[in-house]
Amino acid sequence: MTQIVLTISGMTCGGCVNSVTRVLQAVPGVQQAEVSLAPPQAKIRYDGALATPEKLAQAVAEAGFTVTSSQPG
Ligand SMILES: [Cu+2]
Repeated sequence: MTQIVLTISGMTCGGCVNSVTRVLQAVPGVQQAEVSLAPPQAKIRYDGALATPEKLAQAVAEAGFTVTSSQPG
């Protein structure tokens, strides 16, 4: 498993957190996604053979939010 922390801009409430959590968990290979508002980030554990940081960021973008940075979790 690979872990990554994505910093996300645009989340303003618990509904946003739920949306981001849902879209990340829907990406094939994602085992766990822990999203928080403060700090605004997502900690994701995923199978690197199935998911990539780019796919994760794309899922966040399709939900209406922006990944501003990423770092190994
Ligand atoms: Cu919201």
